[in-house]
Amino acid sequence: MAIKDIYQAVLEYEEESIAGLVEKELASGTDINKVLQEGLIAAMDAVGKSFSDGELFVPEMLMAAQTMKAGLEILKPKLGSAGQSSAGVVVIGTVKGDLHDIGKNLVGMMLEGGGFEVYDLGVDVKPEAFVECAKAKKADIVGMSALLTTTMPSMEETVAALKEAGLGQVKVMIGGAPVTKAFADKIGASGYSEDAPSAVELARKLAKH
Ligand code: B1M
Repeated sequence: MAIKDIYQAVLEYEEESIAGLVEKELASGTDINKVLQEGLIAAMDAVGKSFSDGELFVPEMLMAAQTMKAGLEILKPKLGSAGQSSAGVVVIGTVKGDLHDIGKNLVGMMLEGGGFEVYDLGVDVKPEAFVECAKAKKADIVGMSALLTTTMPSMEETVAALKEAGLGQVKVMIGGAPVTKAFADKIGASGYSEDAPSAVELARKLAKH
């Protein structure tokens, strides 16, 4: 039994066995942060790299993300009690009128794996709902996903609604197949990323500033 078994379980999509492996590792006295960083997060970083290199595709990335999430469920309550601080608070959702959630879910899971506290508002999220949750959870970042060209304007409306509500300091990151960096710049978003691994990198950068 070693951390490398947890790392390997994520790479091999062993969603059924990962919780038991994490529990055993913690019971053997291994530091919780070590399990998180060297087991789960390192494995997801490796998966993200393989995806960027074209060696893995979306289905595999989803299976790995789900496996990691199952392991993370065991760590979550203990992370809080061990006094670990999160990388930041992210409120995420698919924008108003849009029901596509596979990419958004993947980004949310990867952000959780990257140490962020993530509040997922689901799909068809109105600007007011983003604003309300960002305020209530003291969000560092609001993340929006859109897959339809017809729903992209809702991203701009949400940026404006956040400013109107006095939340102009909250960073906004956006993504989804039709979304581009030029569009992000045009609507005054803080950043755009084209896939889930780069969304984690972007969130880390945004949370620092
Ligand atoms: Co729809 N659909 N769909 N669809 N659908 C598209 C988007 C479309 C391009 C298909 C096509 O025509 N070729 C087209 C949009 C055309 C356009 O606007 N230009 C389309 C259409 C037209 C529609 C309907 C209108 C069809 C109809 O009813 N006539 C309808 C709209 C419903 C609605 O939303 N109101 C509709 C419905 C559906 C289903 C429900 C059947 C289903 C969604 C199921 C679900 O999500 N639970 C669906 C699907 C599956 C697709 C395609 C085939 C696949 C989308 C997907 O999940 N990709 C899609 C065609 C395509 O994209 N190839 C299509 C995999 C996913 C992992 O990638 O979401 O891009 P993606 O996420 C990536 C990145 O974009 C990025 O990271 C992710 C992971 O790497 N990313 C972010 C995403 N969000 C991010 C947020 C970030 C950062 C990065 O920061 C916060």
